[in-house]
Amino acid sequence: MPRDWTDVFITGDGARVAAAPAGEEPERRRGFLRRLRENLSKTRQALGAEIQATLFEGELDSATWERLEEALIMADVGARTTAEVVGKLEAEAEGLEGGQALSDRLTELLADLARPGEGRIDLTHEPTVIMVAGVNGTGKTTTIGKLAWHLQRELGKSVVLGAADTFRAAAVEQLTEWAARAGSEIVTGPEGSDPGSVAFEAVKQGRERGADVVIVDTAGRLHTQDHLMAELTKVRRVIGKQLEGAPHETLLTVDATTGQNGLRQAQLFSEAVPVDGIVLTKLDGTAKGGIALAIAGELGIPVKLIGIGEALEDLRPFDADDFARALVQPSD
Ligand SMILES: Nc1nc2c(ncn2[C@@H]2O[C@H](COP(=O)(O)OP(=O)(O)OP(=O)(O)O)[C@@H](O)[C@H]2O)c(=O)[nH]1
Ligand SMILES: [Mg+2]
Repeated sequence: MPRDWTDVFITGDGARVAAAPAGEEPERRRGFLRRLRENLSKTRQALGAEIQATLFEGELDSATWERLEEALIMADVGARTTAEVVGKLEAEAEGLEGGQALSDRLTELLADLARPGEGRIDLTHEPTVIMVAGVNGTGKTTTIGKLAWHLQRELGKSVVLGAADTFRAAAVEQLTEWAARAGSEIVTGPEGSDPGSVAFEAVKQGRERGADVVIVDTAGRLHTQDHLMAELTKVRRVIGKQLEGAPHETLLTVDATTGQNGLRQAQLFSEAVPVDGIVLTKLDGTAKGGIALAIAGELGIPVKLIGIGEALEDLRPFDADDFARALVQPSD
């Protein structure tokens, strides 16, 4: 099942604005997949060699499965997910002929585990309010810039950004730069001002201007900082006062390079505030890309978007099938 921007967002209008003509789609898609594989190259190199050695060469015996388990755990697929997947593969192995069939089935098993709940983002509200939260430096502001750009470019949506990270003046400047790059409007407040009031104003302006989407940036925080978690709850409440039912989507950014620690953070964070989806960032910089599968499989929160670089275009919808294939398949 191909997953593209129009698959991850429920737009209501069925429109595919500014998309390439139908004939060019396969080409475009191949380009995305190539880029995904390139950006996951660190994980692929580590995992690929082991998969080659275990599934394609030599006898299948208990050492094979142990080695495969080790390789998946090294790639941060997670102990539970790994045990489940390798157990199933081992049980089915007799009926599977050759390394390719085994690695195809491994890909399928990994992808199936990584698809919990609603993986899409509903953009049919007027406007849809998306709040982005997460630990310091995990990529909130960067993700917002990329997301605004994609929403406009791929889906023709108008976007207003709310700079509710009022902690540092630099945070507002950084989001302002992204707004300029993405071509979005932005609502800011002075440094040190109440983040709730900036978020409130952004949603208000979004409504007045008839924007399709308002994306609210927030300051980085740890789930252990009770007063900051309470602040986040307050920001949510204030947004809801301006527009009932908002924020419609709360995205949590998780830095993939922090591996199992990131998974733990995401778990505790999501216990403190409701999280609808994960944006897994910096997948380009880690040999532990399997964390995407572990997060989805073990937290039960869908990974909706992935960050695979620092440029505007380096945000992609998460597709469990593509992702598992990009990790496991030697090349195609
Ligand atoms: N390689 C890579 N770098 C990324 C990605 N996403 C974000 N970054 C980088 O990570 C750093 C932190 O990103 P920010 O967007 O500022 O993170 P933040 O969560 O807003 O940080 P605070 O507001 O300080 O909590 C920046 O240098 C980004 O360029 C990604 O997908 N890949
Ligand atoms: Mg930030």
